Amino acid sequence: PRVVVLAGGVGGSRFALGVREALRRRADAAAPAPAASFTIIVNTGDDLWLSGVRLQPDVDSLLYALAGVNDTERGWGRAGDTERVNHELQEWGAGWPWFTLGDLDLGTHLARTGWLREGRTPTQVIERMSRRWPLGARLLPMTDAEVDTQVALRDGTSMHFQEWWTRYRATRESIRFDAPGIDASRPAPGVLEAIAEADVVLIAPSNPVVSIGPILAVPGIREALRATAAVVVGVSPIIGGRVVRGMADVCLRAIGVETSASAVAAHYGARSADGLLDAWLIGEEDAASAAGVSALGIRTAVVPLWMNDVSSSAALAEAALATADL
Ligand code: GDP
Ligand code: FO1
Ligand code: CA
Repeated sequence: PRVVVLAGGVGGSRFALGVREALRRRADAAAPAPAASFTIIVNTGDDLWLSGVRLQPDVDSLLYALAGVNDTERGWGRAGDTERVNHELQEWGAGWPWFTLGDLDLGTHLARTGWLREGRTPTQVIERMSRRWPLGARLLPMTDAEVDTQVALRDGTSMHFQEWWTRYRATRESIRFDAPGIDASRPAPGVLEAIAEADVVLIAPSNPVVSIGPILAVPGIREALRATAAVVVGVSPIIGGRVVRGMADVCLRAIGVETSASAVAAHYGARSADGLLDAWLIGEEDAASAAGVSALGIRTAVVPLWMNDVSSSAALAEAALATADL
C-alpha cells in the first residue's frame, strides 16, 4: 500500500519506525516495498536559525530515528554525541545557553546550511541527506518556506517556539501559536501528490497543536486531505487523558482543547463534517470515549497506544492499517 504519515518529532518518529516495520512484514522478502511507497510529511514549524546554522528538529528526529542513530534517551539529537563545540559556543556567549548543539548534530546543521546557501531547497537538502542511510521511507518537509512558530504570551510579548519550549518548558502562559508567512506558503513538492495518490494517510500521535497544526496550516494540505480517496486514520497522542511525554497539554489548553482522546478527535473533526478523520485509534484507557467519537462520524478502534519499542509501535501501525482495510 501507499502510505503517507503526517509527523512531528518524538511521537512521529516512534510511529514511523512502527509503520516501516509493519510494511516490511507485509512486503514480499524478494520484493521489498520501495521507499517511495512510504512518505512522511514532516512538521517544520519548530525550525530555527541559531549560531548561523539552520536547525530542523523534527526532520532530524525522523532522519536519525529511521537511520538508527538517534539518542533514544533524550528524544532528540544523535546517540553518543559530544558537546565540545557547544561548550566553545557558550564560552563565546553565542547561541542559547539552554539549547545544546551536539558535535555530530552540528555536522548535520552545517551541511544543511551550506547546501541551503548554495541555493538548494529544504526538500532537496532532505532528499540528499536521506541518501546516507537506507531509511525505508521518503521524508518530505511540509513546505520549503521558513514558517518558524512564534508563541504569543499573555503579557503581550512573543518568542520563538524553541525558547518557549526548551527554556521555559512551556511554563510561560501562551495565548496563541503563530507561524508568520504560512498563509503565503505552499506545500513542498511532492506533498499534495503523495496525499492524492495514497491508500492511507496516517496522522501520527504527535502534538496536535505545534506538530500536526503547522502541517495542516500550509494552504492546500487540509484540502488535499479532505479530497483524497485514501482513508485518513488518526492515532491519539493522548492516553488515559494524559499527554504521555512532553508538554502538549499546555499547547492544547492554549487553543482551548481539552487533553482527552475525544477532544483531539473533535479538534481534527470528521471528514463527513468538514474535518479530516475517517477513523481514530484510541487507547484501552479511553475506551469509554469511543461512543462519543463515533457520534461525531469518526470510526474508532480501541487498541494499545503505547509505543515503547519497535514491536509495540509496529502493532499500533498494524492496527492503523487494518482500520483502513489494508
Ligand atoms: P515532538 O515534535 O518531539 O514534540 O514530538 P511529536 O509532536 O511527534 O509527539 C509528541 C507527542 O507524542 C506527545 O505529546 C505525546 O502525546 C505523544 N506520544 C509520545 N509517546 C507516545 C506513545 O507511546 N504513544 C502515543 N499514542 N503517543 C505518544
Ligand atoms: N530540546 C531541549 O529540551 N533542550 C535542548 O537543548 C535541545 C537541543 C536540540 C538540538 C537540536 C534539535 O534538533 C533538537 C533539540 N531539542 C532540545 C529538542 C527540540 O528542540 C524540541 O523538543 C522539539 O523541537 C519540540 O518538538
Ligand atoms: Ca516538534
